[in-house]
Amino acid sequence: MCQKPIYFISDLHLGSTYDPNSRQRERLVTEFLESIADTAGTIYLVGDILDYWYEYRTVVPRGYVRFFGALAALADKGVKITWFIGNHDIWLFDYLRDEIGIEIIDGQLVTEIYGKRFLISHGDGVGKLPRGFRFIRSVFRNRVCQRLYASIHPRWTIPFALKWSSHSRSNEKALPPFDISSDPLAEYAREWQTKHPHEHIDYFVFGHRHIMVDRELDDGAKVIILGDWLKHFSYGYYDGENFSLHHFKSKMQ
Ligand SMILES: [Mn+2]
Repeated sequence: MCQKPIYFISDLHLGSTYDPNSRQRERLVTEFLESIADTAGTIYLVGDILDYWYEYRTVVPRGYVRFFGALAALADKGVKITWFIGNHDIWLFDYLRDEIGIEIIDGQLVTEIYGKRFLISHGDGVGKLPRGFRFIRSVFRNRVCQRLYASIHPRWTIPFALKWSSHSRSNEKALPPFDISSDPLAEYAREWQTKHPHEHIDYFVFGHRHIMVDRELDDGAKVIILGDWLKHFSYGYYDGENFSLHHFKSKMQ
């Protein structure tokens, strides 16, 4: 098989203040990216890659130098990079697109890869959302609110945002374990198949939940949840034949 493998990672939450190992995790992700740079066809970053990010028209936050460097090296080697906005890295605009050549996607993508159909989404906007979350999500994505927020000095907004982020992270932890018969992501997938009988999906790929899931629906389609890089250090791998989840093992330790 001469098709270049496709990689998927999500929920790195780099820069998170609640995790004292954020810098080591950045090193590990960088090592992972370097290890696939010569062979990968595409890498999908399926949301919540950075714990907090807000880019201004002329200024960007500190940090992530090694990570961005590794992405730039990948892009320069011809690897396609697609970054889905999650609920923590909502405010990626055009900086990484213009600087590195990353494609930024807000929402879900339906695409064909080596003859199989994929639906890829971070997963935070999928299924029935609690009212409060839906409201906050719409405020965060509102252009006027974004402009107002950008006009406040980051000296005030960044500490607030980091606190908010660790608070929302502890809420996300409270979700029940995955159940293929009732989980909102599985229900969303089943509903999609019913509504789109001629656009059958083979692989539904999500992030957001910080768990590793590789399960089959009754029609044979797979529901994948990619894990995270806080606990699992996991990635999805697709070679045109099979999709599999793996744990990245560092060679440096
Ligand atoms: Mn998320």
